[in-house]
Amino acid sequence: GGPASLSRFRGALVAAVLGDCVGGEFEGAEEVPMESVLQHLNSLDDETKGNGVLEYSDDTAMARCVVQSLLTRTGFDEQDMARRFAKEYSASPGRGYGSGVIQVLKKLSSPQLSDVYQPARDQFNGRGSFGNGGAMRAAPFALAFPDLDDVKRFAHLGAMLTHSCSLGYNGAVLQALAVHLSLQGALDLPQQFISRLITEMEEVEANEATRNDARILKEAEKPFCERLHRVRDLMGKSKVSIEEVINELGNGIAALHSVPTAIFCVLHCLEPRECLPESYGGVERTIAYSLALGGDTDTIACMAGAIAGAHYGIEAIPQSWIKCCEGAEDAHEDAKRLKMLFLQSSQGG
Ligand code: F2R
Ligand code: MG
Ligand code: MG
Repeated sequence: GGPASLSRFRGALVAAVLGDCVGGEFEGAEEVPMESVLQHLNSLDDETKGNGVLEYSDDTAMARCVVQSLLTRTGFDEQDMARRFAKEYSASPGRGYGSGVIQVLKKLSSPQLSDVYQPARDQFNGRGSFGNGGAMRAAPFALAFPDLDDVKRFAHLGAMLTHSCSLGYNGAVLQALAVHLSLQGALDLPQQFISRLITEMEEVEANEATRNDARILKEAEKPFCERLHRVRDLMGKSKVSIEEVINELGNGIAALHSVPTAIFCVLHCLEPRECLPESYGGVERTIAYSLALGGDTDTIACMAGAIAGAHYGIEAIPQSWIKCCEGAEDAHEDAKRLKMLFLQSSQGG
């Protein structure tokens, strides 16, 4: 479909769920041979040997709260979103949440709480979380708001409900920006896509909070910009090994070690790769490659899935994968409603 077509909205939301569901198998694994990835993905096509339903984790559980909040409130409402996160956690605490964020989610359920951003600010002795929990649920902001400044502002605020460290919330802004640009067809020109992300993040990271957090954590002055430059360098190489990607970009639970990695997975898989089956389309390649990096596989595949899905559209996603993944059908329906909200906002409504 053309820029911002329904197919792209559906592709983004559904592929994010698939990345989370199929990625759960390898989360935390140090090494994941591509053979194991392909075996796992092949089993989704085989109804007799299939895995049954693959459950979604915290990534999708929280993204669903973001979607429902944006749709119900026809825009961003921090009180409503915070309430939904807390309610979802208390209803299904076993979805594999980060050990720190659990404290925030418990505090958010208190009726006495007056400032919904305070529990996140109190995390890690007041330094806030730099985990990728804000980024893993950022895609819906790009699907609800057509305006770039709104995407940045609301992805930031949505992440701040649990992640008050700039290395956490700026990861969410980057992820939302990547989905926003992909939705507009920007991945047709990969070099311009990465340059645009760098330009945007130069502005996002130009402030005292970012400089301060970066200094404390001994990172570059603009940590995400520096990683995006590494992504661009890797894109320019004719051969890139999995080890090199992990060494340069990371595959961990920190937003800094996973959001640029997810973006690289999408860019690297824009064309067929020797290590992947020829029969695979772009979404399948991106998700398979993300899993083969090991580490935080559900989250990297979820974020890469959202960006790739916004580029290739829903037609690129195998039906057999959708059938196997909890929440994929809901995502298909929710994407349509998000598109209506997106159009309403673009008409100034
Ligand atoms: N947590 C997981 N997976 C491992 C556990 C799975 C579970 N036990 C099971 O087997 O079912 N996955 C999910 O967590 C990630 C998102 O995490 P989020 O929401 O950012 O959580 P949190 O707790 O805020 O941060 C994660 C960890 O990062 C470290 N950290 C963050 N900020 C820190 C700081 N300022 N100083 C020191 N450490 C900091 C901590 O270790 C946090 O626990 C996704 O992968 C999702 O899939
Ligand atoms: Mg998870
Ligand atoms: Mg994860």
